[in-house]
Amino acid sequence: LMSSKYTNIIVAKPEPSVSLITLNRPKALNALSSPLFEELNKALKDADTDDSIGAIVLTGSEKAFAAGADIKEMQDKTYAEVFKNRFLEDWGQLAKIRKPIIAAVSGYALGGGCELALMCDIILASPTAKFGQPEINLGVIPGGGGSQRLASLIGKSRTMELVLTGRNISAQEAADWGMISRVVGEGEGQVIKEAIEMAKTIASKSQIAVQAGKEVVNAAYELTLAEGLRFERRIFHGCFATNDQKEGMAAFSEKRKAEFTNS
Ligand code: CO8
Repeated sequence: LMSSKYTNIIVAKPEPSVSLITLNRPKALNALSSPLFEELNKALKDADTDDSIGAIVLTGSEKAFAAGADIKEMQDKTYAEVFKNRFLEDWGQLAKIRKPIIAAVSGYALGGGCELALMCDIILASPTAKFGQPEINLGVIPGGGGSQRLASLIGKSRTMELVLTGRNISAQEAADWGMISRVVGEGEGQVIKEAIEMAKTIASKSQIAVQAGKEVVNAAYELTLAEGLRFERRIFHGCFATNDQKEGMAAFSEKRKAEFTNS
């Protein structure tokens, strides 16, 4: 099931409960342009409001998840332009999507491509993946959250090394540093397969609980520990107002599989 209303991305439904969004600018190694982000934001919003979808997989090609923001589009922009037009402001909408987004990364995830992966909730990487923030080589710095998200994930020294030298790291290094969940087995398409499987598993749970879980984990990156614990407890208490809590706990007691109704 493919949608043809887009030119920079491909949207498919590999499982009835999973939306698969593939970045599709192969000639430019999926360089991220404003038209691409407009389409991506639209597709994400559609998936977020579609009751049949429980989780989203975002991927690129074998060679590149995304090689960064489109340098040719940025090249001639002035400070006044980027400031007045709020350049990149709409590029962070992905982080506001309620449903879980799994990044399935093969090949280059550089600059904005690395930052795009970091905005997702879970990152799976193929052994070919290469992550990095090479903006320093272009006379600029990360602009899509890389400096902030990396610092909280992998620490100051490693973030400084990536941001100031522009060196790329391998999938294994990214896994060792705690930047991604894991490196999947070799083979073309394997990382997408595993991401779809994971998305399907997530989609089979209570969607209210899933979205509450995503919200509280994300709060850990913004709140103090005391505030975060209080927020988690309130949301946990709130789960007891759902039919899915009654069903999940009854099914356990009755030794049967829970039938969640997302209510
Ligand atoms: N922008 C525009 N075009 C690109 C980009 C890019 N970022 N990356 C690759 N391309 C194009 C190349 O220009 C080339 O096009 P053409 O055939 O017309 O010359 C085509 O893709 C293939 O690329 P290469 O020939 O260079 O392929 P190689 O295999 O030799 O090299 C590399 C692959 C190493 C990935 C190389 O393409 C490269 O270094 N790319 C640039 C990487 C980079 O510097 N990225 C950071 C960009 S700045 C940025 O992302 C700011 C972040 C803003 C925030 C975003 C928030 C989400």
